[in-house]
Amino acid sequence: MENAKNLEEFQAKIDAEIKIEPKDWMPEEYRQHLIRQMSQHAHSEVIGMQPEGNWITRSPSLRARKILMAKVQDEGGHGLYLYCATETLGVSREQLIKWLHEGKAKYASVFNYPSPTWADMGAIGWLVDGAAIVNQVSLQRTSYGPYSRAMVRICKEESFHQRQGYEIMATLMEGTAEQKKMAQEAFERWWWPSLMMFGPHDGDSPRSSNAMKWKIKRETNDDLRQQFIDKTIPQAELIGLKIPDANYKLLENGSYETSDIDWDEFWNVIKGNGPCNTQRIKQHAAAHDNGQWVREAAIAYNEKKEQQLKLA
Ligand code: FAQ
Repeated sequence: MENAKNLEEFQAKIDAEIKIEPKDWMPEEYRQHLIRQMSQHAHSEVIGMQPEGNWITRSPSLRARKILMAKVQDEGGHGLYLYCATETLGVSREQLIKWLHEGKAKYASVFNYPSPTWADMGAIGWLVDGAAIVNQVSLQRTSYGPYSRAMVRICKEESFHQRQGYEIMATLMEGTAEQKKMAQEAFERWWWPSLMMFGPHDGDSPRSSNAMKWKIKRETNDDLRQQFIDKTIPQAELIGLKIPDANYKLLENGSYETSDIDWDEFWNVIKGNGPCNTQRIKQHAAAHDNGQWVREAAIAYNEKKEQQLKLA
């Protein structure tokens, strides 16, 4: 029951940095907030396999293909840890996927952009995984135990992803004029969408107030975005990439000032009007339908095993 005493004890635990576990009492709003954020995070990992999966068969070498395959497979694994962690809140995976297909659950806007060249594999790994790491390192300290533990493992793998992406960019930047151009163009395609990954400005973020009070989020959207900008601009400059922002400048405190994001574009993509939204959901739904027989076979196998155990 949601009485004042329960709420007080819950908040005291949060304030004392004690993790909330699945069987602990929690306010319904906290549970719903987590279901929303964690399932959207899971969907992002799985939908995020599409722009890179597109390049597995076209990788420029066997080494590059093996690395990309391992990376894309990791993203699928991250989705699975996150779906499992979300299920501990009393919602089924089928329901979460139904909400995704019906457009009721979001996923990161960044995955609605196309990846037309090999350099996009570099830009995605370096920038998209780089932004995901900044956000997820902070989420390792989130108040919900299963989410926090999933983040610890995911962050280890994301570091490898970020480096493989940067390696691709650095290699192209040491190549021919054409390869350099390809890297620069991919950088320009992914820079702004990566900055959008951190969500709206703090003043326009309706979820932040509860998220910060309940320590679901540990740092604000703008603070995390700034950390990413400060870390990434020197990496770009080191390999000779030009920042696609005429107004960026280094401040005396070592931080960078940048132009504002095109928020109309951000909200438009979130509403379903990005370049690839329709394709991403269509492909996900098709893969889900094609996999139905595998799920049925797994359930049938499990039931048979249970029967055998009962008879034994
Ligand atoms: N895209 O009030 P806020 C990855 C929505 S994993 C789409 O600020 P909140 C790995 C937001 O949901 C990337 N929607 O919301 C990988 C809310 O709508 P709602 C995923 C967005 O939750 C790499 C509304 O706008 N990471 O990349 C976005 O406090 C490479 C108002 O926003 C996570 O999900 C957006 N960018 O803050 C995989 C991290 N931003 O739900 C493959 C966990 C905002 O009320 C390849 N999530 N919205 O209808 C979070 O940290 C937070 O949920 C934020 C948003 C920061 C994303």
